[in-house]
Amino acid sequence: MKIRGKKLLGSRGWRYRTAAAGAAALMAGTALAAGVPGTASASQHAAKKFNIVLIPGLTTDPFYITMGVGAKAEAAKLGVNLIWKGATTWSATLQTPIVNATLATHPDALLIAPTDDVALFKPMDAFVKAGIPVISVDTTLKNKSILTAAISSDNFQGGEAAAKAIAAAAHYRGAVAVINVEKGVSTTDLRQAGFLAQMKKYPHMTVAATEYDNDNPTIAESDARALILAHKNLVGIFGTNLYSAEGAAKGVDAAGMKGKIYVAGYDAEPAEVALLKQGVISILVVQNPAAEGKLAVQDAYWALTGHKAKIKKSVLLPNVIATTQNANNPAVAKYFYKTKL
Ligand code: T6T
Repeated sequence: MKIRGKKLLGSRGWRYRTAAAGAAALMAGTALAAGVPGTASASQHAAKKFNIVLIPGLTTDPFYITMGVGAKAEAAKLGVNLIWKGATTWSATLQTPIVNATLATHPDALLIAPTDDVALFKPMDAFVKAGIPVISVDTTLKNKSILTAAISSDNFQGGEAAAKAIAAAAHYRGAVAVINVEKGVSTTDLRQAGFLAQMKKYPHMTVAATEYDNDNPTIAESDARALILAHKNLVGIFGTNLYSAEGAAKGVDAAGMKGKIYVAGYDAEPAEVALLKQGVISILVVQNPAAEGKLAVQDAYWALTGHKAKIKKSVLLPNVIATTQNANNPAVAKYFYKTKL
């Protein structure tokens, strides 16, 4: 099977920042060059040390850990305190009290990946009502009017890319399935929408099912096994995030269907990368969470230092496509996720 690895840039109306160079510098552990036009410098605002809180979707996920690495590096550069806290599993019920408790500590800004695009509106709005700027990073809200900025990846395009890869590998014939996290997650909902929109373009392909795994790889794995048993013409599974993809791939492998059922996944933590190199996963849509974290801290700093005009309200970063063929290429591998803050 041949799927060509290439860097895909999305094309809808949102504004892009090309962050590859910045992310590369961060991932190599080097500070970004000072003097980038519009970059704030710590010395200009030495009087107050701001407290900026970053609440990820969950603290144990390498995607968010890598975001934290990027945010921490930028915070150190700007001379602000970055406070990282969150739940250890994906849950709006667990995230909400953490957000509420954070408000009581009166931070200067909140950066957050809301785990539900409606349920987190009220807790986040309470910050805005208290005069604290809120920036969504990765996931966002349905009603974005209260946000100072929303930073994410091009999720719709990532879903389209996954569909294209499976379709090409399967010679544009057969049934596919989606294993998603849960409804109401802005990022993964868009990935699924992009995947389904692209699949509609293939007259000889059908979508057999969409399953939800609650961000649990064990559930994703059993979903994959059940899908394989139920749909004899299954040629592909799209796992819309890290745990969905990992579980889907393990299910395909356990059923002895490697090379017969193509897995397209999202993200790039070590277990997924190993499955990609083994050819169990065919492609991974890799995001740039370090750049997302960096931009979020930068925007918060600008909001707090009278430079709101510099903030782009909506930023979608491009994805990188990793394949079994290009996984060892350093230009691709530098985007693989970190496991330690
Ligand atoms: O895919 C990422 C993130 O973009 C998504 O919003 C939730 O899942 C991940 O954290 C991966 O587990």
